[in-house]
Parts: sequence; C-alpha cells; structure tokens
Amino acid sequence: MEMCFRWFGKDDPVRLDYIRQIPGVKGIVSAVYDVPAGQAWPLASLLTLKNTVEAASLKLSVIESIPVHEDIKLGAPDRDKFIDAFIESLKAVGRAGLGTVCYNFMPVFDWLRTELAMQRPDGSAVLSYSHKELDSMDPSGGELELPGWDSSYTKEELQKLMTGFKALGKEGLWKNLEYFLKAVVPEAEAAGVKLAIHPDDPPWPVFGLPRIITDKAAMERLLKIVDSPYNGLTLCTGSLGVSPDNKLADMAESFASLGRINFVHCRNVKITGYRSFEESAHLSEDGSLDMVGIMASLYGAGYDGPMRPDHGRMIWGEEGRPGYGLYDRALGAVYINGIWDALKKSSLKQGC
Ligand SMILES: [Mn+2]
Repeated sequence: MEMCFRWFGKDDPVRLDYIRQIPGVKGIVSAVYDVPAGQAWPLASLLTLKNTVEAASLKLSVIESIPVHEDIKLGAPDRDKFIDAFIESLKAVGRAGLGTVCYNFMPVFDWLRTELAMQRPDGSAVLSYSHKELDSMDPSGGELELPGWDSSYTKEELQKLMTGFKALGKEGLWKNLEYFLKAVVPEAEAAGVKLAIHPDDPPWPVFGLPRIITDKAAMERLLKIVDSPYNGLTLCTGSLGVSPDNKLADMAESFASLGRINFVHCRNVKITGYRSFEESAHLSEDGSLDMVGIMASLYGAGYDGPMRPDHGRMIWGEEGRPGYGLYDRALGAVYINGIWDALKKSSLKQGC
C-alpha cells in the first residue's frame, strides 16, 4: 500500500513540504486544474505538475480527477468529441509516466453536503448532510445556495441539464457509462493507465437526478462492462459508508481479491439518521465504520495500490478548504498507517 495525500496545486495552503513531513506519506494525488472540463490536458501541464511534486521529494501517484463532461453522461450527440478529449488526457497521463486516474460519473452535482462547518462538541468542524434539508431545496430555480456548490451554469443551462438527466433515468445513465467505458478502457489499457471510478457521494439520488455507483451490485455491474484491471474502482469508504447497507469490509475483500480496486479513499463517517450523516475523525470509535476491519480486508486480499486519507475535520484553528486541511488528514494518514503496520507485523509473526 502506498500512502498518499491530496494536493490542490500551488494555491493549496497545504504545502508539499508540509505533506512530506507526515510519517509514511510518499505519494501525491492531484490534477491539472486550469483546463475546463471537456478539453484535453496538455502533456506539458502534467509534466510541470509531476516535476513540482518530485522537487518536494514526493511522487505524483494518482490523478484525481479527469472530469467527465456532462454531455458524455447525458449521451448527447456531441459526446464523442468529449470522449476523445478524455482519451487524449489519458494518453498524456500515460506519457507522463503516471499510472492511475480517478473519475466519477455523477450527473450535474459532484459530492453534496448541507453544511460545510458543522461544529462538533469537541470544537472541531466537519461537513455534514441531511437529506431532508437537501430535499427542501430547489436547484432549478437558479438560486440554489448549497455549500460547496460553485456553479458556472446559468439558470437555463442548469434547468436543461436537470430535465435531461431526469428523463434519462438510471438505466439511461448506465447505457451512457457503458458507451464511455467501451471507448475509454481499451485506450487506458494501451496507455498503461488504470481507471478508478469514484462512487457517488452520497450514494442515492439527489434532486430527482439518477445516481448509479452506489453499492456492491452496481460496482459488480460496472466491472463486468469491460472485464479488465484497467476498469477499476476507487473504494471510497466514506462515500459508500453513509449507507448502512454497504458492508465496506466485504466490498473491500471482494473487489481487492479480484484485483479491481485501483485506489482507496479512506475516511470515517457517523450515520446520524436515515440519509443523514456527519463526517468524523478517521478513528473507528469516532464514526460508524470499522476501519480496522476494512484495512484487514484490503491487507488480506493483497492490496498494494495507492490510498489516501479522505476528508478531515478542521481542528487546531486551521482554516482553509473544508475537509482538506492538513492536520486532521495527517492524523488520518498516521492512524491508517498504524493499522497497516500492525497488520503487516502480526502476519509476519504468525508466519514464523
Ligand atoms: Mn472519496
């Protein structure tokens, strides 16, 4: 397992030289941020990013994410143009000598929360979500005030997109994902780049829009569309884990033993009611997930790919991008490394 850390580029207040000081963190997860969705990434941008990371004695391990243009998800007439651009970016990633790309297939909205800085009793601040609250909002009015939702769409564009996806429905979205994967996976394979789809966050429909990468059955279906190790998963424990039906240790074991987990996002969440949750520290006892059980499944199945702590709490007076401060993510990385170390050492002992 290679412990990594997400870095948002030169504007990120969390500096590479700070990340390097976290024990056991070797890799960086980042992306090219100055190319609009739907356009191919220039190789030069990737090489600059790689050089910057390497100059800090770290390795650029994962690209997260290459955006998938909405017209691909919608199956719009011009989708091939955007698929070609995605493939060009994949090729550039391969030429830059990088091996893993995370992406997602969520229509219109990426991750969703209803609060970005919910105060916990210990004074830390976390992201939280209440489906009831979310349901009371109407994004089609164009006046959506959603934490983290920074839309460049006009009211008309947003309405058109939402109408399109509602009409498309779940099976329509699956068909478009299938079309995308059949075009992209062979190219990823040729470029030596492993794809890792991120599950939907949260893993249920929002605003009447379909979401499909939500549970074990959906992931099995995805893997069958193109049966290749280059068509793989990002196991995001926090995204999947807000649904009590998702048994993360079982999913980790099943998919890692098939060799189809290409990236792991590791974080804990505390389920606070039906479709409501708050994020928590990575520590098992702070949330609803058994982090030791999940790590033991991954370790036992021989997972040796990249992993990163996911969102952290804001603690110790830190300010910055919600979920992506330095301190609590560093604690998360160290905690996960500790579990991994213990698993490794105890299996060595048993082997003696
Ligand atoms: Mn994630």
